[in-house]
Amino acid sequence: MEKTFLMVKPDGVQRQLIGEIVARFERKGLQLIGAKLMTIPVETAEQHYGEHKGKPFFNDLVNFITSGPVFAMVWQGKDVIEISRQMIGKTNPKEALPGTIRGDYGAFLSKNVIHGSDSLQSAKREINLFFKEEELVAYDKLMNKWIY
Ligand code: RTP
Ligand code: MG
Repeated sequence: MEKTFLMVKPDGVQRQLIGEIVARFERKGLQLIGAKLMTIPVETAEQHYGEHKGKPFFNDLVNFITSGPVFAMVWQGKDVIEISRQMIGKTNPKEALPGTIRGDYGAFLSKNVIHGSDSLQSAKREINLFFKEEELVAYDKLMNKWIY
């Protein structure tokens, strides 16, 4: 089953949006298989956003993502990467459509509430960066009959 890494960013945690965000993915029928509230070490943040190293916003991005607790999650389901990116909406909350998480709650480009892996490759990399194998759970196969 496809897996993705989703993370409520420090602005989302401080604005008490964790429950609302988790509920959206649950209602969609996706499965939560791992989660933790954590403060990201700077080195982990630099690795996580490695693709943006050297860009003008890189330092601000790392400072922001390590500025307070995040809620890191692994979700699974058919096409979960594409579906969750659709539900998250465009990077800039100004352009994200209403009905998407960033469209409904996002304030600024730099504080856009949630992160979601953008490909199979980045999902694998990010899950391994944030979670140990034993922190992820398996559901009874029977349950897969009524989830997405
Ligand atoms: P994310 O990785 O956080 O889920 O966001 P994303 O895929 O939608 O966007 P990405 O291009 O990966 O950018 C990562 C984060 O960097 C900030 N950003 N700032 N100042 C700028 O031009 C700029 N561009 C991107 C955003 O906060 C974005 O979420
Ligand atoms: Mg990204």
